[in-house]
Amino acid sequence: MSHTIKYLPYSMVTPRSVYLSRRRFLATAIATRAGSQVAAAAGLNFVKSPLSTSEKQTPYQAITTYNNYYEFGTDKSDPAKNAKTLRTRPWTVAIEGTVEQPLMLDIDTVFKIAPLEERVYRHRCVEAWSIVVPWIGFPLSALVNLAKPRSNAKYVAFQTLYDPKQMPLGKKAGIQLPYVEGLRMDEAMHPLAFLAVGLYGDVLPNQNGAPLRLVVPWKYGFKSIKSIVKIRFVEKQPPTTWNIANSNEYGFYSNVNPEVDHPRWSQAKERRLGDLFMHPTQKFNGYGDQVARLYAGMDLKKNF
Ligand SMILES: Nc1nc2c(c(=O)[nH]1)N[C@H]1C(S)=C(S)[C@@H](COP(=O)(O)O)O[C@H]1N2
Ligand SMILES: [Mo]
Repeated sequence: MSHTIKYLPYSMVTPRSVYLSRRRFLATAIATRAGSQVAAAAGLNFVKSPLSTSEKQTPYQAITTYNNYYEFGTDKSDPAKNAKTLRTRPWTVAIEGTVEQPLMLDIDTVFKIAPLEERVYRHRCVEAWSIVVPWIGFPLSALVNLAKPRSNAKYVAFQTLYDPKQMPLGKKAGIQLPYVEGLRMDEAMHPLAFLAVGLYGDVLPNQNGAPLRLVVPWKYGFKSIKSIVKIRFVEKQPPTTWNIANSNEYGFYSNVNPEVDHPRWSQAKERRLGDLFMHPTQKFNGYGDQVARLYAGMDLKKNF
């Protein structure tokens, strides 16, 4: 591996038409966000995506204090307390495997791979709770195009940082670490597949997966791997953390599906955080019109 890339010519990663017509908006969300302790000076510039849902957004307070991030503890309130020890600078992301040229990208370079967008997505955890999150980031496809995978690359594998010094509770997580996830290449190239660097107009809080996390809104939340340090293009379906932990309960695909129950609970309904009552789960988390074609001809009960 050569040196870490700290500078990308914008023209190298952005179609000319996009950067010529690009308009940036200051994140006014930061100033208006009730209850936020985040400094207004730290906002990100972004454009609003038409791929957003107009549903009511889950409050910042809930999104940042009710988390799954087992490296920092297994209770929902643990990551907000414990992820303070995560150092997100300096941070590099290795891009490797079957690519034309392996890359080591500095995180500040990653932030410039494509214009930042706000995408308000539904997020559905396999545990049957859900939230609506205004993420800031860019399409995963932009990073794939930059990486130039070879034609034999069929899957993309992702890996979270695992540093026991920063994540002392990792030993008690009960899952194999580092946390790993994966997507089929066509899933990774789908316009909805997203790499988030922020939420509510500002950089990601550590507990939500700073400085870079995947967001795959039509799949159960555990596919949305946090604090990514490695992205590897591979020929074979890569191992994934929850499938390693229990292959009967967690498949590679893990598309949100009310018709396929978890062996220990129903997936027919879900509870939106803050709501009293449950409501019906939507197939592909409501993104079926866009993504169902990816699974045409597949038995979703077998490929759960
Ligand atoms: N590295 C890592 N990534 C992870 C997890 C984790 O424990 N470790 N939990 C997953 C699960 S189960 C969910 S529901 C989401 C939660 O993201 P949030 O805390 O930002 O809502 O992160 C996913 N990514
Ligand atoms: Mo989850």
